Amino acid sequence: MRTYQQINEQYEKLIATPNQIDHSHENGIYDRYVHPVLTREHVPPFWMYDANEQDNPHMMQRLGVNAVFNSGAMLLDGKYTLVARVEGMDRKSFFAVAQSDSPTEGFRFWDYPVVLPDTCPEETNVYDMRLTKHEDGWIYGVFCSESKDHTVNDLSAAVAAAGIVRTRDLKTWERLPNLVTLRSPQQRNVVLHPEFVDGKYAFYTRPMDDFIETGSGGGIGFGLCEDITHAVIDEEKMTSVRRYHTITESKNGAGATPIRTDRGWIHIAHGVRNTAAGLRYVIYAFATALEDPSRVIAEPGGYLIAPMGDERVGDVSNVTFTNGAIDTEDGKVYIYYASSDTRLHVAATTVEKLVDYVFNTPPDALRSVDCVKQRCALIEKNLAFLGK
Ligand code: M1P
Repeated sequence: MRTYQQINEQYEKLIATPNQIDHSHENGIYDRYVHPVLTREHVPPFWMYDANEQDNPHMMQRLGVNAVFNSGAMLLDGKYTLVARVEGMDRKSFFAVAQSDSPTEGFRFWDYPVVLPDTCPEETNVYDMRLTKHEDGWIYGVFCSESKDHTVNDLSAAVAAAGIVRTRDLKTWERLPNLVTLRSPQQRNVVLHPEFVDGKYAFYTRPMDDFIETGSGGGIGFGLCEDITHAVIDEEKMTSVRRYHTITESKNGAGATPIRTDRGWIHIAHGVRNTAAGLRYVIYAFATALEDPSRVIAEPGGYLIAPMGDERVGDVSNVTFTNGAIDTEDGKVYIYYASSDTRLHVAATTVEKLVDYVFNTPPDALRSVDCVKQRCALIEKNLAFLGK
């Protein structure tokens, strides 16, 4: 049996473990890292064990944690700050803040998880918070608020809505009413744009007919609302759309809060396709116009990040998913992405590289014959350049 002290020593050793770039997977676009930045092993032992040996003679976990994954991200007081989804062994998720002086290692959770105001009695589960430092001065968190669907005779039926909270310090949170979308029955993967658009709050939405299936939902939507304290969106304009035989065929959804660049807003989102082995989630990127963040101006074909190696396996295998990235004043970008709904990783790049990637990667040609033409054009250019 391990003593509480031994358990704690192992935890401290993990937090102090340095991370390194994984050079075996270089692609010129971003660097993956050898170790995940957050796992369930990063959860403080005092969240799980009763440390008093009198009360816990076998030093059992009393409240275990199953997984730490999809995380909102921002710089707060100069620290790399994550608001992670922590899932207990009871399947309920909650939010917890972890911080580090480094973007790629050393993340430590605050002593307590986030305690949200309990204003929504029907809400069963909360997850996947996107953080937006809005120009109105608040930090907003938009997350999935899940409740049981009592309108159908199905124990598993659920309803997803976008919950909204705001804070100045990630410590004291004000809960606002959930987002209402007049034309979409359900919403998940909703992100608040950091700037006013036409003097209004702007949300990226993900219209869905159902809890899992997006159904008639055509892709990532965009809608405006006057009042964030009673946020109602009528029309949802489509931005990045789902397309047959692409990485977004089954569904897609906004991820990190968009990053402003000279060339446009860079969006890092997820796309889902179906396979014989189930759904496959990958991360992709696109750009929208600075003057109209709903208008897509560049969308590379294919994915930016897909599950690789150990990332492929977890509670929901074959998934990479992001809901947070941090861009720094010196142009670096850290994309925090989770693999297979189990742990959180980082991919490091720069604004310059992301812009190059988004604007210079060919779009999906949509048909094999045209994809071959794209590749032949690259080969021809290279053979001429290489003098072959
Ligand atoms: O299990 C994979 C992901 O599934 C959902 O994403 P989407 O709404 O696009 O299907 C989310 O619940 C997400 O948390 C999860 O990682």
